[in-house]
Amino acid sequence: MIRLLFLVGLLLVALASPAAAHTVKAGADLRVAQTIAGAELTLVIKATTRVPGPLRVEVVGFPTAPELGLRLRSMTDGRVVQGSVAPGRPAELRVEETGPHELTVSAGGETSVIPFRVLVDRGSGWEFLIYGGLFVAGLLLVGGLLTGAFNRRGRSAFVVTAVAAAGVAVAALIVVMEPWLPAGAPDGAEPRPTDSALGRPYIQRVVSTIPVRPAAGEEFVARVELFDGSTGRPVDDLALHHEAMAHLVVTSEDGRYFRHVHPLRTAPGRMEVRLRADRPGRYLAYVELERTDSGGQLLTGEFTVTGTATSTDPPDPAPRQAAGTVTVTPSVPQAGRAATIEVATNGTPRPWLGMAGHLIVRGQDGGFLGHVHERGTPSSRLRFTFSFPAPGRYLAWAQYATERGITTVPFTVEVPR
Ligand SMILES: [Cu+2]
Repeated sequence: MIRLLFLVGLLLVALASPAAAHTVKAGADLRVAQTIAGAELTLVIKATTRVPGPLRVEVVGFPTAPELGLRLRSMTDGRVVQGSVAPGRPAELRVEETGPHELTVSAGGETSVIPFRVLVDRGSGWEFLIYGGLFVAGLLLVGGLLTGAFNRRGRSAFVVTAVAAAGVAVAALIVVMEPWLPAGAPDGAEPRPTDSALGRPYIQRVVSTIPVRPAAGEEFVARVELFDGSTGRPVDDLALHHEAMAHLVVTSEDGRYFRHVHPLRTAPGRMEVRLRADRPGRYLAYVELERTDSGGQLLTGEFTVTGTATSTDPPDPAPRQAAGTVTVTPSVPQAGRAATIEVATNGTPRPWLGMAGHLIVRGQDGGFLGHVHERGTPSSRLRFTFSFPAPGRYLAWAQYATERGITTVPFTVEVPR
């Protein structure tokens, strides 16, 4: 009997489909980084436990965030509720049903529309077997006791009790194995695509600026338009990746200018962010994002800034090496071998984009961009493991957040032949 139960258990595990990695779990908060009104912030859409009910929205600023206007729209029936949120002052928006919604966030004349789903856990479904097993066991135990009382030879009582024990065993087995059993989709979940084995095509992108040739010192819009590589239609099924719809890294060719920002979704398949560059020249843009059912992608683009320099930055990029702050081990890293990079922090880091620290590394000519994370607990030293792919000169930026905001530590690394 025990063997049979184990076989049943193994079969259940084997049949369990692997959990979809990027599906937002019911009961989990949704965290979305946005660069809006000159502020870097994370919007937190708290998990809902019941519908109809309140949907709590919070905002965390790095270091501060403006008040954000909120507009929540149900894509099922078009119902709209409005509110506002500021750091330390959460919003509670009433939701009437599970399923697709859009949260429109506005500040400083900028607007971002964040699509998401309200999910409510409807239980695993395995509870039926657990309680069913216990119910049958209870029933049969009573039957067994009665049979035993009236039947001297006790044989049928033994059989009845054995079946009862089996019921308890099934219930117990499922209680123990429940974490590995396939869970029922929560209420409001996206229907699973039938062709998911094939995946969706990669994204094609167009990186542009408005105006086309921004002037040094003037604000401009960097725009990333995303198209399906197969149909050419706008891609509007981005999965949240490291707490953002898209991460945009913009650097000047010489690496003195560096921005890591989180563009706003201004239309389906269109991401925009306001930037300002202080010197003319060629700028390189990198977009990290992930398409649902397609995987992570790094898209690149470039644009040119005109006019005259407005910055008083040192003309030589050499002083960017922050002495004593960054330690590379071995001190002369070898191509293709893991190196350890330690960064001393100024202040206690707090999680930003789900990590204690970020390290972004660009090849001198811009042909390579790497991004790794510090995964440990935030402390006064961040430690990264990075493998430089080939000999050459690399421009690197370590980033972490403290109470004072986001600190970027630029440095360079030479990898000899
Ligand atoms: Cu980012």
